[in-house]
Amino acid sequence: MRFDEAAYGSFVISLLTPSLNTGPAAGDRYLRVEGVIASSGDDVVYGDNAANWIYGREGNDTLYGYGGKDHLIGEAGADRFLFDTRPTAANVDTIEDFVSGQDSIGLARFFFGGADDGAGGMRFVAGAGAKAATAAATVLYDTSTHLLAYDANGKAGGGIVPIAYVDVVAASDLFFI
Ligand SMILES: [Ca+2]
Ligand SMILES: [Ca+2]
Ligand SMILES: [Ca+2]
Repeated sequence: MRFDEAAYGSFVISLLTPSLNTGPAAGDRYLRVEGVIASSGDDVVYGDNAANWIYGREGNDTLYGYGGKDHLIGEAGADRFLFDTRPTAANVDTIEDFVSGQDSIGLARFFFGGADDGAGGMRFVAGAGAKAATAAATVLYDTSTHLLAYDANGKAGGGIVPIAYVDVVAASDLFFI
């Protein structure tokens, strides 16, 4: 399904919740649609619980993959990739074209809030084989595997769930939603 063939402007497309759809998507209901190509405007696109390919096209887009192993492609503009579903190995997404310093990644407090550092930021460790430095929950970015993950129990064994594969990401790219 694509919306990039006319100047539709900015709108909302949801594969999961038809009542959210606006603009040219208003009133539409999507069944077993796996891919969305959004418009040149500032779009908000929600995937469903299957594996989706979601393209933001131009504009400052907000993309939600929801469940499934989604591929999220922001393309031009300052795009936001939002994660507000329970992180599991069955739900790890791939952000294909993340631009650190321009794009950003929002993590839901409900699932990831343990990594709040209490000072307006997020506990975050990046590096090859990144590991939590303390007993507190920490967001990890492994520069070898390019996996962004959440370690709910810090440096104690286990507790790590994957979030997304991203080419590069810095602490300043992350925020809570
Ligand atoms: Ca767009
Ligand atoms: Ca999905
Ligand atoms: Ca751990």
